[in-house]
Amino acid sequence: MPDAVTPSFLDSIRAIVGDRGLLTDPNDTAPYSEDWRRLYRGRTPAVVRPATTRELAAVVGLCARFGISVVPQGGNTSMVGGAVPAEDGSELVLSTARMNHVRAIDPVDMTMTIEAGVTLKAAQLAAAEAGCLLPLSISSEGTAQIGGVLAVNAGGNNTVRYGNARDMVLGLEVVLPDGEIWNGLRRLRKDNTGYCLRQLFVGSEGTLGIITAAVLKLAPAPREIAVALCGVGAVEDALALFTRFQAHDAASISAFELMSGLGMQFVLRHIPGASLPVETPAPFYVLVELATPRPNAGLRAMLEGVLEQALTDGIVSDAAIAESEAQRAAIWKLREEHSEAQKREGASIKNDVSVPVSKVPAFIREATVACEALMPGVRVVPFGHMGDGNIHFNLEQPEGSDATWFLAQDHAVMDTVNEVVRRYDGSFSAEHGIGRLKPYMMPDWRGGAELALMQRIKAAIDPAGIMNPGKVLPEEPAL
Ligand code: 2HG
Ligand code: ZN
Repeated sequence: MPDAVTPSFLDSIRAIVGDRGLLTDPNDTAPYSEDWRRLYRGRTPAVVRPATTRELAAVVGLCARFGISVVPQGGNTSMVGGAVPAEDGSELVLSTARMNHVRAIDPVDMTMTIEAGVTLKAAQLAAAEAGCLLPLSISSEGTAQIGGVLAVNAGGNNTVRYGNARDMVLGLEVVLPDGEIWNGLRRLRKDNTGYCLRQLFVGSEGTLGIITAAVLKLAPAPREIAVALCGVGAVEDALALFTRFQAHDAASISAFELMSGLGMQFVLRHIPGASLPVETPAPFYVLVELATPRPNAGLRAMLEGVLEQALTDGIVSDAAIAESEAQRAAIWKLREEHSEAQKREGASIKNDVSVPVSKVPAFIREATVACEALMPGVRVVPFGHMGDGNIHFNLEQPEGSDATWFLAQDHAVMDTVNEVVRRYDGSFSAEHGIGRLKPYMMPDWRGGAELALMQRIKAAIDPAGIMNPGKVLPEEPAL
């Protein structure tokens, strides 16, 4: 146990959160000390699980007084090691899991006030019960919690229509690094009052404070939803299909997702119950979802019409339209289980990148050539949110290769992919954030005034550097 985290310090924490709120047994703290992919393993003397914002604030205040660093953690679904404590065992993990109340939903204002520990799935269900839609959907939504989702500004499947998590945030409650509570839980659509502080915390990945509650903007619930899975011969065809839907009724596209033939094979191989609804396997697949709150909009007929024409024109090789809620869920499962299937297949190096939508085909083609040249036998598995230009350009270890050797090549592989991303004015971090994986890329991609400004903001809000150290910003200050 590091010097500062003494038994008496832990007693003071216990006095705030009670026995239920403090885990110190290594068996209990172990799951909080590593990420779900087991790429990052840290150690922590304790996991603190406050039940209220006041408790959480008191814990952070105590940590500030004793100079103890804090790692905020929600559902621990980070793809970039953003919620894992350091190896030296000096950092406390602060879990928001017990702060899981929906405080209010207002279907007239179309807002929901919700605590950090509510899972995204539970938040969606609560919004639906009130006749609204929380239009944020990510593969890990059953586990990911609102606090973490906002802290990383998650994107997900519906960005093409509704934007990213930050576009849904009207207000925030945040515990600051000195333990003070900032109550910014306003639910106004218009509020021009100086710097937009809430957007500073959204995407800060817990390095500036801990989001404890939020007011989210809701959308009208859809009355009609139509989903299809289409086989296509090339990514260019997927883009052509996207532009056809845009030309027909751009406002009805709620998701346009790309998958590769290999990625689909992994899902069919590793995920029980997964089956392909189209007859012929294809080099790539598109999942298109149309949705509308308008009554009698005829979405299904529109979907059928566009797909029939695309089949005639040879853009689509095969297509299956969901006929029931169960079929819709089965098609979505093929897409959402991609990460899990890749994990079961072996080690993978992830590149969560984005390029302009029109450049997705060229990016995938060129990045594939570059990676295969760098590492013969590597298995390229691009998939993701084609409708907003965010591709998960993932690479699976060559068959029969050593996983540790493969993972040790991650910087070379990521740099190779990023060279292509740069050619198309893309981003090296589209929706998963920076975490512990990508701070080394920041000087190269965000160097100069931008990084210096970020470091000045960090120094101003968290001068002692106790909030999620080692994440987002590189170690060496460039002030
Ligand atoms: C998704 O879109 C997630 O399913 C995970 O962002 C992506 O595993 C990945 O790389
Ligand atoms: Zn994604």
